[in-house]
Amino acid sequence: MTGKHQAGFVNIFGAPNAGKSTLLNLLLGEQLVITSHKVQTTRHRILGIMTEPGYQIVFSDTPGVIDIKYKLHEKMMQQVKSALEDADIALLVHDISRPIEELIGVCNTLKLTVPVLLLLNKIDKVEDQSTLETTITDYKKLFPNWEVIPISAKKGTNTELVIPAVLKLLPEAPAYYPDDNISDRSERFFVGELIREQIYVLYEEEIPYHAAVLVHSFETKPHITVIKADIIVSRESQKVILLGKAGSMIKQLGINARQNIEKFLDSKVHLELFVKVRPKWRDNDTFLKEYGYSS
Ligand SMILES: Nc1nc2c(ncn2[C@@H]2O[C@H](COP(=O)(O)OP(=O)(O)OP(=O)(O)O)[C@@H](O)[C@H]2O)c(=O)[nH]1
Ligand SMILES: [Mg+2]
Repeated sequence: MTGKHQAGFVNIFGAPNAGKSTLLNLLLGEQLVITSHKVQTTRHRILGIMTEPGYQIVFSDTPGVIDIKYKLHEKMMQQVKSALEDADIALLVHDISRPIEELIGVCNTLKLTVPVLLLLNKIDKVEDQSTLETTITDYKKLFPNWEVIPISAKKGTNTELVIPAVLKLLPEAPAYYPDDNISDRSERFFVGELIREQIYVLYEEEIPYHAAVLVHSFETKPHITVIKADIIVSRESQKVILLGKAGSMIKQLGINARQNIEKFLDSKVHLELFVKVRPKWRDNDTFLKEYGYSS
């Protein structure tokens, strides 16, 4: 290959629900990571790799920056910390409809030392154009050293500006990953995530925050993939809610998740779900490790 080649780690940070995972999917042009209208959807650092002629951008989606209340949160923030350590560029995503103080809080926690692109997301939520423009100016004044791009990750507004802005800052380096790699995570991992996503979609209140998914069997047969997974919750009462009347809710969850897994794997899927109660799993190192939350 001739000419310069650029490559680097472009790590996405921000408050919970800012739209980090939505943005990553949009940039990759693929539903790779799960998203939801509830906070704290992403629990792991997940790579999304974009390889094009002349450059490779290794994006990292990360959990939203939160205060630690459980060991699970501690593990989530360790994932953010690891992304802080190897970032070449930070994509800082902020929901423009949220107070500016939220972003300041995130910045105080992260203490970013690498070049930052500040993406003011969800501009579609601000109806009044002049209010939007004044708000953007306020952010630019507060962060004069950062490039500020107002976007809507949901509608795709201005998102075509993100990659050129990244390329202005991306170091010259050879590719880190083979060009057919899209992520560092296994199919099994993403299958677990697609099941977890439906828990965020279907259940209210605290259920998603008490739930973990463990894919314990993943068998590729000639015309079908057979998947067995446990959904772990903290309390018997949560198991009852998860199952629903005569098992109606878990049945729906299974149907929804299977459809998404079939699309993802491009294969017919047989999915079996089992609900298990593990009291205080979010504070238990052994369980956290078993469910994939080790650091
Ligand atoms: N209106 C609007 N909604 C958006 C936009 N971007 C994301 N959302 C919505 O915001 C919610 C949160 O999006 P996510 O991508 O899951 O947010 P996140 O930052 O990854 O959240 P965590 O993983 O919990 O930290 C979802 O309901 C998205 O559809 C946007 O530009 N406009
Ligand atoms: Mg996310």
